[in-house]
Amino acid sequence: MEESASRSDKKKVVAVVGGGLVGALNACYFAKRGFDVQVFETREDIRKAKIVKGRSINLALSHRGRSALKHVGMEDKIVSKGIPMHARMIHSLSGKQSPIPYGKKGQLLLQRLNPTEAETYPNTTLNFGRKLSDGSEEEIQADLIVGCDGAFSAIRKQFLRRSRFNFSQTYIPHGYMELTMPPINGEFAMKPNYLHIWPRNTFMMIALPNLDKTFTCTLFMPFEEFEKITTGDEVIEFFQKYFPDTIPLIGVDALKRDYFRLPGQAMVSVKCTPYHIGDKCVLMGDAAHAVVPFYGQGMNAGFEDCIVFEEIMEQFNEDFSAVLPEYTRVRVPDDHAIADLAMYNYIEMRAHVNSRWFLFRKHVDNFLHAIMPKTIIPLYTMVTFSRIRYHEAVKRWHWQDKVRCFKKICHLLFIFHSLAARRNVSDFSNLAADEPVSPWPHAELSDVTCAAGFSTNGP
Ligand code: EGU
Repeated sequence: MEESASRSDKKKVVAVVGGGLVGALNACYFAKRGFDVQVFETREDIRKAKIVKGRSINLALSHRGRSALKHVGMEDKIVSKGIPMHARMIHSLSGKQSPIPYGKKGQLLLQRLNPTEAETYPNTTLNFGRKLSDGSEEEIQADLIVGCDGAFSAIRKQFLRRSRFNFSQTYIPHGYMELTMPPINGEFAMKPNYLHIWPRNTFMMIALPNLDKTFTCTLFMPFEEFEKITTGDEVIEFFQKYFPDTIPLIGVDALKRDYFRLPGQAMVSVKCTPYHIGDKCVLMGDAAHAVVPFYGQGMNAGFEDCIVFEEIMEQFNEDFSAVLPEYTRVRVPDDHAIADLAMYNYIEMRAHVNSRWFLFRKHVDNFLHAIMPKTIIPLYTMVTFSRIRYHEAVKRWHWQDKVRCFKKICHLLFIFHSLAARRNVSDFSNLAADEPVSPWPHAELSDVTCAAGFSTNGP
């Protein structure tokens, strides 16, 4: 388009590096503000590609992600392409299924978000198949570079060469493998509106529905266990031992074949600070904070980065020299908190979560929240169904932990039992609803009806 014209208007150029989820959303945010947006993506345009390489992975879109999409008017469009999840379905070893609801709002999945939307803004250009290798081969002129290029960010590499840049990355000992569960007679093989979970301590499997009526099952286990299984028969033996109810649903032949298609995939957690260089460059999404997938928050945290940046842009009148340091100041503690929480949940699940324990803990939290909706808000509720800052959610959780020691739980369970014996439970919940409004402004507590979020003594 009239590039030279827009340059001479002194319209500021924002280069978004990475055309993934966060890059695409960021392009919309900057375009909406009227910047000249250039998106750079090394892969080819997935809309034109015959074969799309890479995997379409399971993603859970929850409150934070939805808020960020809503701000650029994309919420409905994306939500309509997802499948709502209202509950978890816990599969025990014997094949028994127990649902545990999430709450009124439910959850949403989606498979893939592509950058088409960004191109509907006239001031946005998408550049596919172009690599910006360490600045040498191709030079771009931009007023701001936004690094949204994932966990192995090339933009972040530039930060690493600078003094006083803190960085850490941790690979966990588990890998993951995706297996497809086909439809049966054209229908979903299991109930679709659930996050299906098979908690087996060190081994865990989850399954999420896709629009084509398949399920994607994700098996998590230590790399050395993956390597121990070398033949088709060993695969079946392993599934017979831990996930017997899934064998007929995935199919013996498919299981024997698909298990060996790809090796276990690695999972990495990345933290760094600061997120910016001067008034020139900023990191967002996985480039700033890759998290392990055990809280279902990776995409949501990345999308929330965009809306937090937007809020600060508004506050500081688009003055990058003020916006960028403020963004680092505000966002780092929250991103580090969700990275820690995701890692904590990984350790927790691995250490002692089987299906009975999972059910028990969720029910205890459900119960405590039901009787003290103001005082005890399950951690997962704060994380998933509110925009309470992640680091504040952690603080509150530690505080709640002090309140809810074992004695207190027993005491309350006892009171509840005696009360429940005398009056019906709906009377009791009406009492709770009359209590004053929550002191935490971002929490939509009235929308939260269920509970979970483990609360032991911390990692
Ligand atoms: C998607 C893909 C259940 C892992 C954490 C819950 C998702 C996940 C949970 C993926 C779990 C684990 C929560 C949600 C969600 C639960 C949550 C979506 C995990 C604590 C490719 N997690 N997802 N917690 O509460 O808050 O149901 O891996 F099994 S959605 Cl690991 Cl809410």
